[in-house]
Amino acid sequence: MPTWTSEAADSRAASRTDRVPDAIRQEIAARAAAEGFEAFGVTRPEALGAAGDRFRSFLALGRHGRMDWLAAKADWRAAPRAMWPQVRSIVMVGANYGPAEDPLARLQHSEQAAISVYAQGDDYHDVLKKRLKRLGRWMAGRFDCDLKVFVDTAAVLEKPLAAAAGIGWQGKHTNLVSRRFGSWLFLGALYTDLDLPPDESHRDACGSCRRCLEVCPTDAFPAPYQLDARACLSYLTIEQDGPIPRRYRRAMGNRIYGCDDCLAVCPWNRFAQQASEAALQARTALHAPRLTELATLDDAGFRALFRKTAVKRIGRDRFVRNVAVALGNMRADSADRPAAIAALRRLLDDAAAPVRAMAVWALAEHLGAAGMAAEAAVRARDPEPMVRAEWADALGDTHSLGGATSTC
Ligand code: B12
Ligand code: SF4
Ligand code: SF4
Repeated sequence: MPTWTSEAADSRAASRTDRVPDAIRQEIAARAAAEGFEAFGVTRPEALGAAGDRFRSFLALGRHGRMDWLAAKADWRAAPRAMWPQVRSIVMVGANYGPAEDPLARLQHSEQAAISVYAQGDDYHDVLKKRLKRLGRWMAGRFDCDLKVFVDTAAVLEKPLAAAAGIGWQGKHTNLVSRRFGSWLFLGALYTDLDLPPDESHRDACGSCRRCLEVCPTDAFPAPYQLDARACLSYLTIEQDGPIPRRYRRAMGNRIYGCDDCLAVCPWNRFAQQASEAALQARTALHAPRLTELATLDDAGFRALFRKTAVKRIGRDRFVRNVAVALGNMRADSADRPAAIAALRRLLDDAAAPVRAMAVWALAEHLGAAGMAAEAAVRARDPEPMVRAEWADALGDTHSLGGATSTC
């Protein structure tokens, strides 16, 4: 947790009284803009209001799935002062990562991989953190204050704080929507002991629209403004290990890392602009890679292709597991289908059990039970129960392979 703290915090208060808080705020806003943050707002720790309780209900309902790290510091998330009692103001910033084209277009090309927009450029954690740290260092020097900066990974409820700071509102898909940038804003937070004038919170502008709720391929919204992460493809492809649960595999289509559907359909995107920061724009190699090529990646190849991107965080095995499911979803009339079948046959012998398990399912999508019987002679005795369960399902037989049944 980066911080610039000196022991003499109280003695500095006097040196601040000769400064007008509004002028300080304006200076910080100008500096944030110079660092490339397109959105800026200030709020107070107490402005979280009901969001802390809603967050606790989300946890109580188990909607965080296996993201135990979300529950681990729930008190800190629900109340910023529990994390840092000295915090008086929270500066929220946003960086535009608007795509060059509609992300939904990629879903029509089943032989290509759909990598979510946020992961096609440099890792935003690194890009934003660097800028926020520079802003923090400048603030600490200029205003003699203490502060801490966060991007994504700390125990901070970034979306409700950004809404309280007036940057946008939490849409029915739960993400922050901006009138200027639509769905495409990364968020960062800076806690400080400076006393800054807060902005007004943003009004909800969803109205009667329900597009994001209706487009979700896995029906992950139990109600507007609420997400069950366990059903969200972003969670399933990025956060969850082991096999993808059976009921979500076809719905995954060719989405192999995250999902943008609910973001992409938002009508407020009509005001969105393409990211101006080159680091946040899509790398050519990640825009529409072929699934059959991604299926051949070994660990070194994976690390080279996804160097300095968010994708590298999930590791080669989880990534190729996702690719295997997408290969199973490739359309029957695709010119790449024979290559997909060949790739899946190779993945049946992969060293990672979840990859083998998903390769069995995916190959069965193309060959059917009869086709799988020929493959089974050699491979259906896999040492891993999760893989044997897939073979049993693929062959339409839950008894002949040592009683293994699918738990997904
Ligand atoms: C955990 C997490 C996930 C999880 C859970 C997502 C979620 N919606 O919570 C998973 C892995 C699924 C995920 C997916 C994505 N994520 Co994410 N994720 C986070 C993380 C680390 C924590 C979010 C959190 O606290 N969730 C817990 C829930 C309970 O919080 P919540 O959504 O705010 O819940 C509120 C609502 O339920 C609301 N509520 C409940 N009832 C009601 C009723 C009414 C009337 C109202 C108004 C509100 C309301 O109150 C709750 C508390 O505020 C943040 C970074 C951070 N530290 O904040 C990034 C973050 C939210 N993710 C981000 C992104 C970009 C994504 C994806 C778009 C990535 C992708 N393309 O695949 C998807 C979007 C999926 C979606 N529809 O949300 C960005 C969002 C930026 C933005 N503009 O909002 C963040 C802020 C990271 C960042 N620093 O930029 N993510
Ligand atoms: S990211 Fe995709 S799967 Fe997740 S809630 Fe949005 S549309 Fe549904
Ligand atoms: S798609 Fe509609 S309901 Fe969903 S966030 Fe955008 S405006 Fe709100």
